Order: sequence, then structure tokens, then C-alpha cells
Amino acid sequence: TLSLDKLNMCMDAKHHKTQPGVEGQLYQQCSPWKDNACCTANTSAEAHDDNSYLYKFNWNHCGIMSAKCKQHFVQDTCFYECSPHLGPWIQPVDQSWRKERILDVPLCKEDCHTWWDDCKDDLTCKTDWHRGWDWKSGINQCPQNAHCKKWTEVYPTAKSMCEQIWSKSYLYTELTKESGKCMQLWFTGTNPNKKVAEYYLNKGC
Ligand code: FOL
Repeated sequence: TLSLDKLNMCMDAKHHKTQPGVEGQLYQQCSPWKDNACCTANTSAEAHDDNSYLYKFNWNHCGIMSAKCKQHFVQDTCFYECSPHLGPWIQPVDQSWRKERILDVPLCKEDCHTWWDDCKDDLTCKTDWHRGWDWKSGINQCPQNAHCKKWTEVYPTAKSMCEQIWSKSYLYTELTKESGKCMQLWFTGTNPNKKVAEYYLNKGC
């Protein structure tokens, strides 16, 4: 049956379930989504692994990524794979590995800034991590001519990182978690993002 429930849906992408639902247990950082999730338990565990089968994505493409930085990428993976409340920002896309993507999800300022702050001492060679890697080894490596640089040279601001790293999946906002008008990567207990999605759905019609 047709899913018109934008408040509770999963995007048509590589590992997402067709419909959100209860998962008995989700792994570590993905556990906040266990009552209603678009990820399976297996996907949630893989989200925590280097070079996981999810995308064969290599966080350590410019040396070992620091643990404090990596935790934010794990959290982003949980958010991307597990969130059932991204309906307002799901868009069709013509890509080999997914039919739908998220675009301009308004991210809470705190989550963007803590992510950037914790990655400040790391290195990367690319601004857009979705495209242009060298995949010949099976995992992504920096392509010829893309040299490893300081994080802050590649992303001078938290905004530039949050918006560019996954090609506009996120929109940087100055909104705080308490506003109820931005999406949270990090939360405990009840998923606060349902009300945020509701707010944007009602705003748009
Ligand atoms: N997190 C968020 N918030 N949004 C996302 O869209 C997202 N996407 C991924 C992980 N976390 C996310 C998936 N990441 C390739 C690279 C990264 C990736 C998935 C796939 C990849 O294969 N890139 C190829 C081009 C593939 C194509 O577009 O056909 C490359 O050229 O490097």
C-alpha cells in the first residue's frame, strides 16, 4: 500500500527497511532508535565498524580518525540509517546505490558544532565525501591530487562541514535543541525529532 505518512517512513535507500518499526535491540550509539527504526539490528552494529559492509567507507583515509571525531560519524550513520522521521526532507535521486536521499535536514547547532570541534585535529582530503573517491582497493582512498589537509582548512566553519560533507544532507541552523525546530543527532529517551518533522510538515502546507 502507498505510504503517505511523512511523519513515519523510511527512505528508499541502500539499507533502510521498507517501513519503520520496533527493533528489540539496536547496537550502542544506535540504541535510542530501538522503539521505532528504519535500520535493522545488523545495520546498527555495522554502523560502528570501520570499512563496514554498509558502504565500505574508510574513515581513516588520511591516517586513523580520532575516536572523538569518529563517534560523530557513527552517530550520523545511526541517524541516517535509523531515523523514521525524515519524511519532510526525503527527495528522489538518480544514484546507483539509492533511489531517495535526504536534503537540507535542519540540524541543531549544538550537534553541528560538537561534531566539528571534535574533528578539528583530524585530516581529510575531500569536502564532499559522497563523490570522487578512488575505490580501486575496495574501500575509498584519496584520489590523485587530493592531498590530506587539516580539517579546518577543508572545513573552515562548522556550517561548511555539516552542509558539504554529505552533499547537503544537512542544513546548518542557529537553532538549539530546546527550540524543537531542528533535528538532533544525539538524544536519549523519546525521539525528539518526530515533533520537529511535524512542525515542518505543518509549516509547509
Ligand atoms: N549520512 C548522511 N547524513 N547523509 C548521507 O547521505 C549519507 N550517506 C552515506 C553515509 N552517511 C550519510 C553513504 N556514503 C559512496 C560514497 C559515500 C557513501 C555512499 C556511497 C560512493 O560510492 N561514492 C562514489 C560515487 C557513487 C555514485 O554516486 O554513483 C564515489 O565517486 O566516490
